[in-house]
Amino acid sequence: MKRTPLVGILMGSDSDWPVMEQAAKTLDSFGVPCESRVLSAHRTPELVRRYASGALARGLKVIIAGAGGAAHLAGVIAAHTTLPVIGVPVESKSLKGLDSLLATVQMPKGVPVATVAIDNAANAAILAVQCLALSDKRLQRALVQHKRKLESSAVKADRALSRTTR
Ligand code: RP5
Repeated sequence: MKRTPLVGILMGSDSDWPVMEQAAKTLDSFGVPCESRVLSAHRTPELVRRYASGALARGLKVIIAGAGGAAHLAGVIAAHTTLPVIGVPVESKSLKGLDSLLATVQMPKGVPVATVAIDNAANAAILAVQCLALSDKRLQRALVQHKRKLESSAVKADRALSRTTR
């Protein structure tokens, strides 16, 4: 049976999917159900408003929004919901994502968007899991495991490098 999604992954265009797919994969690796949608702040503004304003009632806990260029998607979503919104600036062709980064991160006071690094949709998913883990012991344990794995691969890399540079 399909579980109710806890995280909504939105993107301005299907061209963002190769980046945003990393969020879906990461959430899946933590066993967190999510849904992915293409919704654009400027191409489908009414659908964005409806999605964001109904998200809490549908059981979503966190929204991840990725867009490139004049990337106002995450900010517009944040305007229409009290759920935490995590923005992923997607790399753009002309300005290499600097435009997306500034448009996503520079939210005026009162309407925050927690912004991760350019194209780092995996970090957006981990941050979403950290939000959910505040009231979920299984996810707390999974996050501890995640940090252990990071540590052991860094230690392994250190050992391998120090062997070759001795
Ligand atoms: C933004 O414009 C999208 O989020 C995407 O990153 C960018 C380009 O969109 P396409 O022209 O590829 O549809 O709205």
